[in-house]
Amino acid sequence: MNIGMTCYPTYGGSGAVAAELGMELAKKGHNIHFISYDIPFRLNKFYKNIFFHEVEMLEYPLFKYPPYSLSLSAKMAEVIESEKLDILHVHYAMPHATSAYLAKKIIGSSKIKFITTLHGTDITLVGNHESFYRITKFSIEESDGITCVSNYLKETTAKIFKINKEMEVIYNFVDTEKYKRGSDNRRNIDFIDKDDKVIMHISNFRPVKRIENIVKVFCSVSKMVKSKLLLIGDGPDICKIRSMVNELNLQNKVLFLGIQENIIPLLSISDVYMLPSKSEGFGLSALEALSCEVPVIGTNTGGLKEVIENGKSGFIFNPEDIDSMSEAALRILSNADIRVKMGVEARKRAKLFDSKLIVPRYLKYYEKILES
Ligand code: GMT
Repeated sequence: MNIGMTCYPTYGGSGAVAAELGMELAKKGHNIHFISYDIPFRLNKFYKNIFFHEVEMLEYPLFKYPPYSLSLSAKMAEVIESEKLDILHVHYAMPHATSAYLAKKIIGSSKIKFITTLHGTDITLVGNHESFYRITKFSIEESDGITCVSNYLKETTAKIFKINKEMEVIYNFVDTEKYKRGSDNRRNIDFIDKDDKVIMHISNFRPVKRIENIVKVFCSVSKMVKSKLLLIGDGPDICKIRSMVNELNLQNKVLFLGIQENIIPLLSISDVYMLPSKSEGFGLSALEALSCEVPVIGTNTGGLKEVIENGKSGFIFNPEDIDSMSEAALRILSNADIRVKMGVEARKRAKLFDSKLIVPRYLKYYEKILES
């Protein structure tokens, strides 16, 4: 198939899923045409069968805000025709589903079908904002196919947007052959001592991630166990978190590593992964941690409860329950047997979401939509 793929190219779960899906489908011989304003962050080298079509922004003094959604539609229409796309798959509803709808109208409705994958904040934060609600609902309903990354997200979408169309749940996935625990190579990070326990978190530092609660948990845990906190990524909350770390006098125990492309060596030295988000569509980074045998402390408010088995591969709590999270972290960090046992369970759990199982579901779904 010739498949068009649109996503945000920046550090984030939906871009990661789109890039990984593109790579897996390209390996199977499909031609994947990414259409976005930049190359997605996980596609940083040459891959056979993967092509990139840059959305060029038109600058004009009249435009205070250059119209990206329209430039994207125009590019989609051009690529659908020039590359003879069979299907267009867009990730994150806004504005990608709207741009795809318009591209379809431009070239003639019978010539292309498009699928929208809903990821999380496109439903729970951005899409349901008063000003965006109707256009998001319209664009989801006009999609030829809709997939959600968890049952939680499917139910939430149906409830918020009153969608009567069928929606398919296709979970996030991980290549467990690639995401596996390597040797403990902590000599590469001077900051971490041989006998330190390591708590890790990766994200785009948005308020929904509740990173301040990770720092609060770490503050209490580090009084009891010799440990370090690794914070990876960047985003709007980073200054607030840095100030908090300074105020709590934790500068010598918390390391801000910024955006990192290869997180496997870092997961390989971690003992606990924390993702105490207010809500996650799924929680891809938690799955990648599980795959590297790292137990996860997450929350029971969104899709994470479909990823982590409470008490087995990790623990889930209310996002504000600092005491229970601290207790759980201490339990794992202070007992090597528990840590190893939970790591084994974590790896087993991740294997249920292996790319070999999940990627064929996308292909089957493409075929179903093309036949409908
Ligand atoms: O808002 C974000 O944190 C990033 C967001 C995205 O769309 O890039 O991530 C979402 O998509 C991931 C891939 O499907 C999910 O695993 C994440 O749970 C989801 N994030 C949220 O819902 C907060």
